[in-house]
Amino acid sequence: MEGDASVSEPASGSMPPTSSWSISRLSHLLGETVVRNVFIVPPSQRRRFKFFKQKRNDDHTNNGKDEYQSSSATPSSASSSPSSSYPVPATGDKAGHRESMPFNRFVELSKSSTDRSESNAYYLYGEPMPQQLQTFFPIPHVLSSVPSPLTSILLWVSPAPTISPLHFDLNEGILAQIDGEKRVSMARPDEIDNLYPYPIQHVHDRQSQVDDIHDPDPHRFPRARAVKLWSGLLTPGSLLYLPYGWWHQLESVSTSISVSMRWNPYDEALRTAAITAHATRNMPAHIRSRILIPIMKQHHIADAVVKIHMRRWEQTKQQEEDGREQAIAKTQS
Ligand SMILES: O=C(O)CCC(=O)C(=O)O
Repeated sequence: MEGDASVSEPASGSMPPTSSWSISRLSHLLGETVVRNVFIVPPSQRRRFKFFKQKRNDDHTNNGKDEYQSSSATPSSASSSPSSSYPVPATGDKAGHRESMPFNRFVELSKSSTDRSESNAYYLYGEPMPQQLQTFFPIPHVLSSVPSPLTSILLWVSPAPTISPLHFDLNEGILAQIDGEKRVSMARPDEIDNLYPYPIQHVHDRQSQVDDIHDPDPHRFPRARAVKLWSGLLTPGSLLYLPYGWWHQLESVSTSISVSMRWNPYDEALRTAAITAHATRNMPAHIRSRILIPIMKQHHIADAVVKIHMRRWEQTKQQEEDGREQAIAKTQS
């Protein structure tokens, strides 16, 4: 990775190449198996697969009660939940949608749209690792030292050019590049104000509004130009460590197969803190932080992660207050 060598958190490594994992090999193994996470974006999105929330409470951002509900949600209940409780993307453009289809159908469709034509673009976007592939995927040795169990192993298959635009996740992860190449760009969690994230209740929560981080619009996003980016190319066999809260963007430069492995060392501790965050939601921010920060420190939650959640809890509270004020104004008018 290029960048400031003194900051060591994001790291890349390598794994034995899983050389047999080409698209045709996956087609052979998966064939008519239905995959649930084919993301489809219209030409207006310029092959940018901006993730959109499909259900409420899929991370540690709301109150404690909701988080207990989210943690018990099964993958199938998650996929069937409606997205209507979130506002639609601010542009009015439909960001895309998700469909289930046989793997072979996905391959056929994605092959038909590999140029920058007017057609839709397709990405198998974080599909829980299909059972047929599990025995063939060697969990990289480095993951044996991870302090908590893996929460997901996800498969990503994308034709070039496709982009997962700049966003951050509320977990730790390792992305293994299996076939093809991806260009990665990363930024530190504390660049958040320079990256203009969507509001927390928005379908694109945790994503940057900056369209092109390599050439940000100076009028709409004046602070984005100063963001320090780490950039690199993932080739087959690369492992990329994605620390909690770090911004990352991935661009497939050739047809790509990747696998992400995620874990959340703070899961329990954050759930406890979220309950307190909910209980203290009517307190002024400075008093709330005096209560919440020690709780999180006591559980050895990393400073960057504490900051992310304090910010999100305050934002949730602000948005609830704004919503209440708007409702009152409406009844009075
Ligand atoms: O590879 C991609 O397109 C996105 C992967 C990603 O964002 C992740 O693993 O967290």
